[in-house]
Amino acid sequence: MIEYQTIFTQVQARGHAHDGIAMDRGTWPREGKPFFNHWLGVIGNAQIGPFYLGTLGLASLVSGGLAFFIIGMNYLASVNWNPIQMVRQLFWLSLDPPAPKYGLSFPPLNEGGWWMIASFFLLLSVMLWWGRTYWRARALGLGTHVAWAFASAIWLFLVLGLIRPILMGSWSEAVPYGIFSHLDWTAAFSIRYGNLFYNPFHALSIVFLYGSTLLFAMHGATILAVHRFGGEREIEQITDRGTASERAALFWRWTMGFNATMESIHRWAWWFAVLTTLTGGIGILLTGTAVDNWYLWAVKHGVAPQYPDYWPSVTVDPSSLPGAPK
Ligand code: 07D
Repeated sequence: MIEYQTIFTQVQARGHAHDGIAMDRGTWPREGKPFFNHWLGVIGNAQIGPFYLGTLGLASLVSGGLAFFIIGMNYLASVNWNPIQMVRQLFWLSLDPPAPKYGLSFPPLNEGGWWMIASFFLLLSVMLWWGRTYWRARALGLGTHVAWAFASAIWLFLVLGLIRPILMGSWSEAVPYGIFSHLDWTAAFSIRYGNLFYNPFHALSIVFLYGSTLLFAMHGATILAVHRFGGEREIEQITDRGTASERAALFWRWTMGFNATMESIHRWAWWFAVLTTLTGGIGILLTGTAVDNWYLWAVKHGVAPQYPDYWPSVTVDPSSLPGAPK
């Protein structure tokens, strides 16, 4: 029995290295001679390559590399060009957006100008990579589902770094490039706008984020559980009776009365992932533009209680207490 509990292992069926289907003329050739790696075969396909670079891929990597390089050089400058200190303090280093006084103008390089340039290249890189996911899918005759799911993530990225700062009239609203600094930005953003937990779109985004993990666990576990019946060979499974697919469906119908189908589970997965960032972007877009304090918004709409009714002491002005600086 135990050999069917396939949580970590997978069978490595290895044929000849395969270059992939023939492609139209006018596209770049696929680069590199394919080879095999046992350890990558443990987590995925053992064949590495060939790789398709393409114009968009190359431009995206160069542009992303430039953004990465500019951020890195600014980190290095901030520790007086000392590489040891850069490694030691890496988590604390940050390239910050311009100060509020610059609004939407272009500031001096060391006061946010480098942040603007890095942001430009980062944006370009992400957009070019999106084009790559779109056109590679088209070239292979696929649907463009990956590109549109990626577009949803890019929507949140654009709201955070471009659309909302423009609506607010200041680049200073955007996110800094640093490990701890972006975490601090996130916490400060929540506090500044009256606790993001009261933003219904943040709540929805969490529903879909957590929902995605739940669906992923259910689907992954189901497919592994019917592995002994060839469950991962989905196509043959869908129409036949008595198959792994039918047993998997029965399992869920028995345990919770309803089952997704081999096809629909992937629609569930796609929508949950997409809606995480789609609703997230809406939530951030509304913050500071339409709603200034999510807690007061929730009180106004009867979602949250007014705390003074329960804990009147909370509203005491600290500056009126004994010992407060006069
Ligand atoms: C960020 C966008 C796409 C990214 C792209 C990447 C590169 C990198 C690098 C060159 C992920 C492009 C970039 C390729 C290049 C170099 C070096 C996708 C992104 C295209 N929250 N919260 C969410 C929870 C709280 C806050 C979402 C949970 C507090 C803010 C999600 C909790 C506070 C924002 C979520 C919690 C707070 C969010 C993100 C619990 C203070 C957002 C979804 C249990 C900490 C974002 C509406 C996602 C959002 C967001 C979850 C708590 C603040 C659902 C579980 C109360 C400011 N939070 N949060 O997929 O959409 O992100 O909000 O406490 O902006 Mg939150």
